[in-house]
Amino acid sequence: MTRLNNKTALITGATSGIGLATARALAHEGCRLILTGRRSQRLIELAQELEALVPVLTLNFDVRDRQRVFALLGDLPEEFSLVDILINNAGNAHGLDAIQDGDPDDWDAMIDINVKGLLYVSKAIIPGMIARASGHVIHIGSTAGKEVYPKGNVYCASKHAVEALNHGMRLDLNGTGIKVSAIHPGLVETEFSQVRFKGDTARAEQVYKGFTPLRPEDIAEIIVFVLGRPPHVNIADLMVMCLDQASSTVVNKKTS
Ligand code: NDP
Ligand code: 8X3
Repeated sequence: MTRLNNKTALITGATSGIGLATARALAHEGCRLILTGRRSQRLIELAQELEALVPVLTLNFDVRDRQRVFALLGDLPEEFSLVDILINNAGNAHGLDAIQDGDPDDWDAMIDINVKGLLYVSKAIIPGMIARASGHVIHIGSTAGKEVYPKGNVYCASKHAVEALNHGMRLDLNGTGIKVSAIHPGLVETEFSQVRFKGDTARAEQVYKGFTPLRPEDIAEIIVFVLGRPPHVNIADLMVMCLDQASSTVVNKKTS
């Protein structure tokens, strides 16, 4: 029996990568799960996998769709209605271009998903936490929210916004009993680069070649640790990179 047993956790972006690994890890901790994402078939398959362990509710929505976010999260089935844990994870980079070459559609996607989507979901969930004087919001930021790298411009800006919102929420929610934390990973091998490079698998694979990147399970393990601290302890801000990464631009890659 762990501290997380019987808690209700909502994970945005549970269909792949860090969100998927976190869903599996929290199921093993005994959390009731609300799993969200746009790819409904993946949600169905994940629910089938995890329902043997814990109750699972899947919600299929785009975090950019403000009305749908509020409609679905404002009308949760009773068994899932008291959300103890919110993992604000859904997000991606779209493109890697110098600012003068950037595609405004990519800019919109990153700001609308990584920043505004996170705000909509938070707005739908936090009032219930305030009413119950307890809860834990974990933001998945990035080293890109600490340090800007060439051609990272708008993605880095969106993750700097997540960093600012993590601080802002912790200030505004101080005294409410709600913990607010951010975990900022460096390079993690997920579908992230597939999305960034719009399905160019060869280019995406190149990102993780020549060194040992983080795995999504590494981040999930840290999330479990952060969530499992005693009630008076809040890990406010945590940055994690693989051994071979020293900064956004310094990675010990073997070229042979
Ligand atoms: P993945 O591409 O593997 O997963 C992204 C998840 O976000 C998917 O489940 C996807 O679900 C969901 N998502 C994306 N857009 C939307 C949307 N519009 N509405 C709802 N859900 C959406 O990447 P990661 O697991 O790597 O990324 C997870 C988080 O981690 C992101 O916030 C990313 O910025 C951050 N991060 C990643 C790092 C890395 O190197 N991989 C490093 C640092 C931070 P679906 O497509 O089904 O909607
Ligand atoms: C993902 C890590 O360095 O690709 O946030 O931006 S990086």
